[in-house]
Amino acid sequence: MTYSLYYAENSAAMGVRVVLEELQQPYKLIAESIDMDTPRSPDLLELNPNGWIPVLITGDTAIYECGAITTYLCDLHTEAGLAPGRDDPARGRFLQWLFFFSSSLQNAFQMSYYSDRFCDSVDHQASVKRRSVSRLRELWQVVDDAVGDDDWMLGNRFSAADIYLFMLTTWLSPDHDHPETKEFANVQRIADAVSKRASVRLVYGLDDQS
Ligand SMILES: N[C@@H](CCC(=O)N[C@@H](CS)C(=O)NCC(=O)O)C(=O)O
Repeated sequence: MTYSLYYAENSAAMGVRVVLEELQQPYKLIAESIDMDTPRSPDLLELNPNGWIPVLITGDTAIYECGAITTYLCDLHTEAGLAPGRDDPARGRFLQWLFFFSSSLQNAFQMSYYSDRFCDSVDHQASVKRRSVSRLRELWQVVDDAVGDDDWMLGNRFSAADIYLFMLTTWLSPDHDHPETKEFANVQRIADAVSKRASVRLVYGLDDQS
């Protein structure tokens, strides 16, 4: 079966695409915009009324939310070993990080990139943006402390949680006064390791000449 993925560069759909590459599953991309000035396509809004990507289409079903899509795909294609199975003691920690990334870190990024949605007056937008920056610093520190000397989010084993972490680091931007990844040495170490994977190099165009 070929999956379809609503997709834009620099978006959360890139992480799901990396997962599809790692799982060696066929997929096609459906281009979508995440610009503030471009309306979302009616097709996307029908599948996800929030207007967010990624949305994955599998057979007759459409799924949104990065963490859910990632878990769904990893559980379906277990041979790649991207997620601990249901009976694996590491399963809880895997879910913990996926949920934490999507509910906390991603939300802090939303506050930064879409700050108007978090206040009812433009007068407060700068304050929301400032808070998003301090929030990002707090949350990345939590991740960094948790990783400690480990190689990966789950200790000594690579998983889709590391792909998710890598994706989130790519959203840290000096244009938004965000902290730099290198401020969090343990996170940086995992992001560097993930960036060496062929799947990531392909999706993020890391080997492209320009
Ligand atoms: N919680 C959602 C968030 C997805 C999300 O924030 N997607 C962004 C791109 S990274 C988006 O679609 N932004 C467009 C918008 O918010 O209008 C998930 O994990 O899938």
